[in-house]
This record gives sequence, structure tokens and C-alpha cells, in this order.
Amino acid sequence: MEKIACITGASSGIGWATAQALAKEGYNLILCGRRMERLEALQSELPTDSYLLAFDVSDSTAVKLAFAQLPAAWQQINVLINNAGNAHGMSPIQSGDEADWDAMMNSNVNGLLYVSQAIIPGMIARTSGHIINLSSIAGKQIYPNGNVYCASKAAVEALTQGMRLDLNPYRIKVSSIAPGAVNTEFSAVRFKGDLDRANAVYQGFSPLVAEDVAEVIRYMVMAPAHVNLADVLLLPTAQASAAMIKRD
Ligand code: 8X3
Repeated sequence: MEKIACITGASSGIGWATAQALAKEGYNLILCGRRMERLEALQSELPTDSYLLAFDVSDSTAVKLAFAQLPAAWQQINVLINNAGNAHGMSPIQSGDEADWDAMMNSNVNGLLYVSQAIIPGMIARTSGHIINLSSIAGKQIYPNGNVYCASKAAVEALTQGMRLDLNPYRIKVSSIAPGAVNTEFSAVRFKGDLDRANAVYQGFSPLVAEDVAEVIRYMVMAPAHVNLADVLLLPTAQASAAMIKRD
């Protein structure tokens, strides 16, 4: 039987690369993102079938509506990749921007919860499924000025463990992957389009690229049924910790 994976934040970066990696394994894909034209561009590249859902994960009504309207053929979701999320701003806690805080908590934490809540009941009914949450090294190690972003990813780590406990009776795998420095749109978004500042983050060493993360996610998804790569920390070789990177 054909398998279905649902990927949030599929319109760029790690989500986009993960869609390509899972499609190569034969997965049909539900691709979620805010930008329909980007989802259509991705769809046209994929060798398997896909269904597009354009919504903002932080809008709980939109999430509910999107999944309630899924055609029957797309309702049996085997794998959920909770990838949507971002960093907004990077400043000391005393000068943080409330809108940035809300944006991070709403997408990285609440959005993950809303999408999971829409998909988990089906997995429970079938007593099978796999949820992979995109955490970050920022969820394991707090760094200066990372405050709220780090808190949001620490919440992802806690929610992953909580989900694994609560969904254990239903044979649902729950995993997280925590990448270090990955050269995507991440820093451009964090620094609000300041590309000099964004590019400097990845200068002087070889950072991960989205395909590196996607390849590990592919491996996590394809592991045998009895194997769960529950907690994966993925770093560029040059990175020793959240705050220590060996640059040339
Ligand atoms: C992205 C990695 O180190 O910029 O989640 O927080 S870091």
C-alpha cells in the first residue's frame, strides 16, 4: 500500500529537501506551507503524488479546516514531519520584541501542537504512525541572545518526549532531530532580510545544507518498524556546541 507523509514548512529549506528525499522512497506527500506557488513548484519536481495545503500553522482554525477537508484518499497519514518554524530577531531578553516572541512561540510550539492534534487521532485509530519534530541544537543548549527561540525549541524537545510517552500505547513512533548550523533561509528570516548578517553566520566553515538534514530524516523514516531514532543531534563537523564553531 502506498504510504503518505505530511510535511509542514515544505515551501523551502529542510521541508523542501525532505519532500524530495521521501518522494524518492515512494512516499506520497501532503505538502503544507504558507506560499501556494512555492508548494506548486515543489509538486512539479516530485516523482510521486502530492496534495497541497496552504495555511499558517499558527492559525488553529485554518489548520483544523485544512485537515478536515482532506480527501479520503489522503487521510491515512503514516508520517508527520513537524518542520514549520523559524527564528525572528536575536537580541538580549531586555530588548526583545513582543511580536517576534509571539511569532516564534506561535509557529514553533503552538503550530506543532495544532498540526499534531489534527493528525494524531488517525494514527491512534490505526495504532501506527511516526511523528518527527524539527528541534534544534538551540533546544538543547541556550546561547546568548537566543532566549525565546531557544525556549521554543526546548519546548519542542519536551513535547517530543511527552508525545512519545502518551502515544506509546498506540505504537506510534515519536522522534526529534536537532540540527546545528544549516545554511537555509533561516538566518535571513532571523535577521529580517539583513543578508550581510545572515551570510556571516555560515562563513569560514562548511555548514550543513538542507539536503544533509533531509537525508537523516529519510533514514529515520525508513528505519525498521522496531527501531526509533528518538533523539538525533546533527552538527556540521566544524561545530562543537551551539556557541562554538571552528572557522578558517
Ligand atoms: C538553528 C540553529 O544554532 O542558529 O536552529 O539556533 S541555531
